[in-house]
Amino acid sequence: MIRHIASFSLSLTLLAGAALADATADYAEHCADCHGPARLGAIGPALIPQTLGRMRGPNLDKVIADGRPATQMPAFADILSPEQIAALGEYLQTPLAEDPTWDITDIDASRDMVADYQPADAPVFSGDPMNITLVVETGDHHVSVLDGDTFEVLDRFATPFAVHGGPKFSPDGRFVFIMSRDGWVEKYDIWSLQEVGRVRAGVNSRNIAMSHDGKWLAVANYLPRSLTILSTEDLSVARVMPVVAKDGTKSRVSAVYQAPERKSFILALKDAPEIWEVATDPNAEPVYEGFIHSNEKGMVEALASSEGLFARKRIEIAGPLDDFFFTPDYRFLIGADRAGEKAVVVNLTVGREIAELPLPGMPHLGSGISWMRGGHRVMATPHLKEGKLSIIDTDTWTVTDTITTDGPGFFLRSHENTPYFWADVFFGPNKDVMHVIDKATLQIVRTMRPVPGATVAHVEFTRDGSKALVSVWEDDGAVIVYDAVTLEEITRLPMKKPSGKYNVWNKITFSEGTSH
Ligand code: DHE
Repeated sequence: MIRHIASFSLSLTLLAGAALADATADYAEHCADCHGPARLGAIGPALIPQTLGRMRGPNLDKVIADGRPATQMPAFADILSPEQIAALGEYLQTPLAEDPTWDITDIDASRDMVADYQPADAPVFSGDPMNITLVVETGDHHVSVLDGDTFEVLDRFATPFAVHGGPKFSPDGRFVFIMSRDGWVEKYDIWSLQEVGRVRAGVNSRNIAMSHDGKWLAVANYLPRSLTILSTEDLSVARVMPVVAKDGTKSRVSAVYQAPERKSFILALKDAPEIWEVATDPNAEPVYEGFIHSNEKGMVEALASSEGLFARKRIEIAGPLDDFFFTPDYRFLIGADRAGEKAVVVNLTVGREIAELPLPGMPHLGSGISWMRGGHRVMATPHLKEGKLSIIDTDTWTVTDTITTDGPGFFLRSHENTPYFWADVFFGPNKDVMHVIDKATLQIVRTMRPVPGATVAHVEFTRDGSKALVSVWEDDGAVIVYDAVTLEEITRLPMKKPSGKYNVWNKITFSEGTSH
């Protein structure tokens, strides 16, 4: 990391002159050891706007003054004056003048495999390995491994700082991969209940996706503007793919999705009107027509000789799209436009936009779920800026119904074996509300308020769909287990700000009630 320092001259947009010099000196003296000389993170997280701006929680000055409970972040209120703390806070929010590089050498150097990891021949616990549910606890950066029948916590392991997005399981459900916003990817063995190792695949990353055959893990990066592909076996780097649009724009990758039916990864580009598809099939066409572009010619030719694995296709669209939902056959995706006013449907097979539908209120399509209703496959999506859920017929690509909720929500969940879907109200005064909605009538059958005043969000089902697990998304929070039919509470497990929960079976079988 040290070799990059020279390239990290800082923009002077927020701080100037003496104040900048003082903040820089304070950073070097008090912060650099843990957060890295270039603010890119070391034992502590990266301190750059891309990371800080997206993290919820107490504001920066307060964290510097008081420290962070249950972490190694100390309090500086007795060492630095309030003015110094304010200047330091501003300095940390100053953008880096140049994008950092983070190439194969850097990634490989960060690879840290656990020396005493011992694989097991069979699960070391007696429960059903397919009914394990992982709970990401963002309050103190841990994951709890729950037995889905007894709700016993089988293990609780440390993760990298600020995990985001769903962990991804190997197709046999034995291993899981977890990503942090700082680009760390951790591999964990569910059978032996041990960490296998971790690697830093990017400086600032969005999410990960597993290839259809379980061999490759793709990491979508904002910094640098690239896609990293890791071997799931040993976390070594298979490819770092610069993401450069047709017009030469280097683009961030908003998200990467696994498309098992297509044997590919699908990428949403943040800064270019393109969607990319990257083949994970060694027998894929070597290089797709029209992809070669002069900067990368050498690379594309090299890909051609690698029998098509990681060959890329570019789908040009009218404007950048974010946040994809896929039909179960992965022929179509629906993405949100930047303004959050409409959604666009793309046929991935012919590589063209085929429909557009008005969806004001910032749809959160990535949280969409689908089911059969009246002989049609419908999907439901929450909206981040309006208290409503939209129901879309995916045969005709029209919005057929709108359900009014108690406020804007973030996540939806259901299961093949349950008549209901569950929708949180993540934002606003009713953030403590969870709606349970009938999939046939679209009527809200129950509005729960399990802990008045506390945010409740995100639901996951057990393998058979008989129980629903709900997060009380607070530092001293809980996972509440409900009977999915009677809607009665069964038990409450204390957890540290539990966010997402992920059942092995529901994830590896791509349950229609779960986002992918
Ligand atoms: Fe997420 C999934 C993007 C903010 C918690 N979030 C995802 C995915 C994307 C995404 C693309 C799908 C990835 C996957 O699972 O493979 N999230 C974004 C944003 O663009 C947004 C709005 C702004 C940002 O900060 O990046 C955002 N997300 C948040 C939060 O503030 C949340 C609530 C708290 C947090 O931990 O940061 C949050 N996002 C989650 C969770 C999932 C997720 C828990 C996985 C859901 C699942 O069930 O799979």
